[in-house]
Amino acid sequence: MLTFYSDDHRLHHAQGEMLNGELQPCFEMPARADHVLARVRQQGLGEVREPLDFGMAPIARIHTGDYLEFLQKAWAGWAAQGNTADFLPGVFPARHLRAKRPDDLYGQYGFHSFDCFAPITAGTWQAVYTSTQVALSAQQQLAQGARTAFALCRPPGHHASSDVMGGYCYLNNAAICAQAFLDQGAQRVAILDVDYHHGNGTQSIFYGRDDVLVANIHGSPSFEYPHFLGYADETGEGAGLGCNLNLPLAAGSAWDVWGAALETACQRIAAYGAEVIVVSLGVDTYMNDPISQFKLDSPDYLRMGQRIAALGKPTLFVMEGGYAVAEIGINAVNVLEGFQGA
Ligand code: FKS
Ligand code: ZN
Repeated sequence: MLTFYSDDHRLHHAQGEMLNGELQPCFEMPARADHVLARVRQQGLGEVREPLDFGMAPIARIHTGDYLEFLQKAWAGWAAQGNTADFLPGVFPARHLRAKRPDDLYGQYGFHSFDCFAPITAGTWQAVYTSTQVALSAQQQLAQGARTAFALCRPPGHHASSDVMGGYCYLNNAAICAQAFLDQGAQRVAILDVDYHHGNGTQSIFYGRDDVLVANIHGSPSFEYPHFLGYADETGEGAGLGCNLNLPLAAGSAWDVWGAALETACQRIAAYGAEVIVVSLGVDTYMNDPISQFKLDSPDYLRMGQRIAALGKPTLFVMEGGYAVAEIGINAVNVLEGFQGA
């Protein structure tokens, strides 16, 4: 299978994130992509290609104009105010406030964020833009008839909704690719989100629609980030009723429980009649992940890929999370090898 990758991801390397009351190195770091790329090469998965440039049009199918303008201009505006450190938001239009977009740059950042985990640095926009072009390049392979392709994206995307960033995510790569498939003639697309964290952005983008089935397996929001979306009773609304499947699991879940949830998700995807599947591929379900509480072991990722392959549909893999940096390559590529070998 082809892998798409660009060194541009390195342009996004923020100074730190808050954990346990202290500023710590960012878990979402450039070395993550390096380890996955090294493993792709070591295993001889296939050719690694640079992305093409599909421009802003496919991105604007998912994200609003105001949001995209903010993302592109934020660093320049922040730097013009004399700042050199990372730009972070601090005030959000939470309950009891008015969600009206202000003119002020700092206010706009809060308006377009749900947390403080999506910092903006000098290189963030270029890295984020290229991450999406990597995803779209892999998407094009499937559109041209390939059975599968791997988008080695960084930064990730599944927490980003149409106009709100957070959780290391700015542009929703999986959603943009799903929309691209539809715009190229597909009728029914499934997004299978196997990242440890609920893909709140992806859910919200497609919540009222019946042309994309979104299935999520994740740590229950009752104990896990992103805390405010991802319960089982969120099944879609309006035309999208029944087209959102959340499978929240307890802390400590291992393959017996996780694999059963995958079976449920796969059966729903098959019943829906998806023509193509976009996998939001996070491997932070791993037992040694530093910020997660599931217990999958490396061989389980081979099983994951095998089960997804058994759906028998063209499948696009889009990289999301995974923070056990030394093992992220083994685990991510195990999914791809499991898929290919099946
Ligand atoms: C909780 C701190 C919050 C943020 C976790 C973000 C997870 C991101 C991800 C993605 F795929 F998007 F990268 N930590 N104590 O893994 O879902
Ligand atoms: Zn995650």
